[in-house]
Amino acid sequence: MSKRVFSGVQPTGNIHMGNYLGALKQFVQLQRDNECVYCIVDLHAITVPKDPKELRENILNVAALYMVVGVDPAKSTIFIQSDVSGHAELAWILMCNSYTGELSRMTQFKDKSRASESAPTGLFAYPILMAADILLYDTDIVPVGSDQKQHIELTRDVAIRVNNKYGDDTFVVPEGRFLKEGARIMSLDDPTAKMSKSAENELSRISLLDDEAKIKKAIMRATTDSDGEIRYDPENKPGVSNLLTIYGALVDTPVAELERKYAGQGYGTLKKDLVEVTVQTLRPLRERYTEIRASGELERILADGAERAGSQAEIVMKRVKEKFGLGL
Ligand code: ATP
Ligand code: LTN
Repeated sequence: MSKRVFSGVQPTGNIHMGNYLGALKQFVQLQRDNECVYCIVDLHAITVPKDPKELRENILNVAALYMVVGVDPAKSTIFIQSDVSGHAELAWILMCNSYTGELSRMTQFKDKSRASESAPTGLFAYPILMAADILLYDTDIVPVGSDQKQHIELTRDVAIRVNNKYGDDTFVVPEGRFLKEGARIMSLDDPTAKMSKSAENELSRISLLDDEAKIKKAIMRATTDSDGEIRYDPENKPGVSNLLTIYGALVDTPVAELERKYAGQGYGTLKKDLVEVTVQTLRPLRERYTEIRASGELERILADGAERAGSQAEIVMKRVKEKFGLGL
């Protein structure tokens, strides 16, 4: 049976291999049999101050990359979060039904705020805005990387809490969907941290639009270890294990098979092959990206998406306001 799928990516920079293998790959798989809504979450991006011109560019950049990897605007709704006012509106209602205690426990907030008194309030409330994004579309399934598990759990908790108080038909309680391989791709320079758009070192990640020279440099310099054996062991050999995970996810091959293929060989061979596979996967994406950005069709697709998402959101907003006794 067709389900409602919702997910979002922040327009904070170029989408990288982690975003692709953890989230976007699922977006494409799911759109065949489900009703999918994919958002560019610009309101989330401003929890940390952003240059307006850069933000606008990054929004179009993410929209184009959605399409480049295979999200089809004829099948899925693609839109910008701030074009549908229900996100911010529902976030307020949910904020009034969440606890400061549970938000204080979010590891992403703890990492990003570093217990600073001047951390923006938006950074603290971020998971509630995410819960609003999801609940606003009666979402059944949320495809994300495993770093979002805690936020999905919070979304479920708040939905169940509101349902208990205002009626079971207030919110659909969603479920996260995480891939077995690719749910957590690590940084190339520090395989104990997750690959991230906002990390300072460019060589810590492979972005989908990177050229051959950058891909080669990042992979060949990736941190490994000194024992020289190609074996999947994330605890003791996080660097090599990460390269095997990326490789396996890119060519849809189980890591165990790659271990057998590379038994007795050096890290150099594995890295060189991974460069080759990555370059081949990304080359057509770069070409398609240039075409889409030049075509001028993005704005029309996003406007159309906002209209479709807006009508859906209106139905849920009306229901929620009625349940709470808000408005006329
Ligand atoms: P930022 O560095 O700006 O916080 P990010 O790289 O974490 O950004 P998001 O826009 O927050 O990217 O995430 C988009 C999607 O990609 C989410 O579903 C998230 O779980 C997934 N994702 C992000 N990083 C990784 C990663 N290293 N491995 C797997 N999935 C990831
Ligand atoms: N918090 C997510 C991005 C995000 C999201 C969402 C993901 C915002 N709203 C709704 C899924 C569903 C992140 O990746 N940092």
